[in-house]
Amino acid sequence: MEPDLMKTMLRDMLLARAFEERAAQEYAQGNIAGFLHLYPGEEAVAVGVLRAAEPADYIVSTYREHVHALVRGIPPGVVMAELFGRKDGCCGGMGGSMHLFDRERRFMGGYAIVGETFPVAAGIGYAVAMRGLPEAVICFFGDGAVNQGTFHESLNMAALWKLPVLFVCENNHYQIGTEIHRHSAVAEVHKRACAYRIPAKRIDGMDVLAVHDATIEALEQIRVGNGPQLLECETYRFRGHSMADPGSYRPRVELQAFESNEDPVKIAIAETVAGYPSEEQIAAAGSGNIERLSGELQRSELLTVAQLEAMKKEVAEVVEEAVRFAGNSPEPVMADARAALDCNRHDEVLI
Ligand SMILES: Cc1ncc(C[n+]2csc(CCOP(=O)(O)OP(=O)(O)O)c2C)c(N)n1
Ligand SMILES: [Mg+2]
Repeated sequence: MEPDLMKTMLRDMLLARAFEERAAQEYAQGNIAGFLHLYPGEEAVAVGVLRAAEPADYIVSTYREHVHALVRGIPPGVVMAELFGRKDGCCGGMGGSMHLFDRERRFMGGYAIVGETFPVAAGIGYAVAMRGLPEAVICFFGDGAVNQGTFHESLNMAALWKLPVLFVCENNHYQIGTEIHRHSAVAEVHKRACAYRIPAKRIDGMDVLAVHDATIEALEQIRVGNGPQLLECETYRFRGHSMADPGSYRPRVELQAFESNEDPVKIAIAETVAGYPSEEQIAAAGSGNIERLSGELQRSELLTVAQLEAMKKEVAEVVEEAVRFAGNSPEPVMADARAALDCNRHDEVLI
């Protein structure tokens, strides 16, 4: 993989982590109201998938969508302003955390209803297929959404009509507080796709490079007309389901294990800082001696420790500026709400 792309993805993940941690603080201070579902732990999925997508592709996401919006290019200040419910947010402050939308970037929404994304994505896919364009629709969903009727109905239609939809399951193993083995008769989400003859893969959703590669392959299949594909990305959220959830139903040891061994940001840093060692280098370092190896490689490889620190500082400043921008943005007024109600009175075609 291109070193520049690896660095871009590392920065995306660092920005995502800093943005979400800051959103949690702003929520605690009362600057963000309503529900707030955060993404720390899951960054490699949004980043790996969306950095493999083209600008012409459409994105449909869930209520846990801030990072998808950021990676898609909605400016951090505009996303934060939407979380704050302010006029400069991407929906004029009237959507809030769960309803980010940006038509220009083909970011076709966050959706609060579990399973709502499937028919929306299939519908957009149908519009694309009718025009015979090489565009794809990327549909994110959680493991908890696969028991909704919409999942089965939409996969069936997508397969039948060979719709250009990439279904991406963010399997964080929990539907709020219910662990996947207790909410799904078939806990391996990718296996469900075979009921509709949709090619599907389970991948390590903590490894941004693996997610990126799998997405490139799946999108290639879609673009040559082979119809829908499904990726199950195994991941983990470090926080509770939302800011209202302390997450105490999960064994502490489980959370600690994921945070220390599987943190996608740490993995991406290690991959980028260390680069890919050659077989000779691995042999010289001895098996399992990754720390020593990365230490040796830091001086000369893709990214120095100083550059990494500079990157962290830069994203912290971006987040600080986003909060300032959101805080300075005015509250919407009733006239804005009325204008928003009128927004599609003329049967405008959105896609
Ligand atoms: C149709 C519907 N039922 C219930 C809810 C309440 N609810 C909100 S999030 C959620 C859990 C969904 O879990 P999952 O799909 O795994 O996504 P995650 O939150 O883990 O990202 C539920 C049940 C809802 N929003 N919509
Ligand atoms: Mg889940």
